Amino acid sequence: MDALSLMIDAPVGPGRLLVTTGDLAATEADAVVNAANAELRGGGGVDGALHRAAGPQLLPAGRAIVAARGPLSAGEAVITPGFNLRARHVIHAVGPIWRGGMQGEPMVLAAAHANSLRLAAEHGLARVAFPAISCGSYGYPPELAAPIALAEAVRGLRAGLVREVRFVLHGQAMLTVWRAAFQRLAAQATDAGHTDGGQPRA
Ligand code: AR6
Repeated sequence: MDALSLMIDAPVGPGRLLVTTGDLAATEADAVVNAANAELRGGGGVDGALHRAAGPQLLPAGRAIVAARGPLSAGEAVITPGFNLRARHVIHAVGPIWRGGMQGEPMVLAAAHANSLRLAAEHGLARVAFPAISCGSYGYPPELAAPIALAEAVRGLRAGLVREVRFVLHGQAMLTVWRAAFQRLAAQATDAGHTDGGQPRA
């Protein structure tokens, strides 16, 4: 299957969940979520791509936040403008570093997503785009991250925190993993008695 036919576009609660491949740094949204580090000092991966596209103002904006409140704990999120990005804002979320899965990683990954969505809601931002937080240098296995990320997106959409959550993933392999997790979530929702055309109604 090609990437287009693997794409997900589903109604969830009053909102919409999308999963696509693409470049988060070129994504139009009210906010894009950065897979950041605790010091907001920039880095590689999606963080590097967002900083390059946003321009040189993004780094000092993050540094000012860290100077004022100290480094972020894993699972926390803060917001800056998007500067030259097509997204109006960047929500910087720190995912967990994978250490085998018994160090609270699932809870921290869920918190990174939930706190990002809460922050978006507090700022009245309706359309939020996420990367696969922690699935690059932080080493989180995508098969284990996808169900957590999707469950938090579904929860936020159903709660009406935001109107649209989009996952913008690097590569078709990642999209295939997210799609399988989405289908399992939809099947669980159907088993639980929710019938919304098979879409997650968790
Ligand atoms: N658009 C969408 N996804 C991307 C892009 C892009 N432009 N570039 C990379 N990815 P990572 P982490 C994917 O390493 O694991 C940074 O140095 C990538 O293929 O960006 O949370 C930070 O400063 C992977 O699937 O984030 C931190 O120190 C996913 O985005 C640390 O890495 C996340 O990979 C955070 O590590």
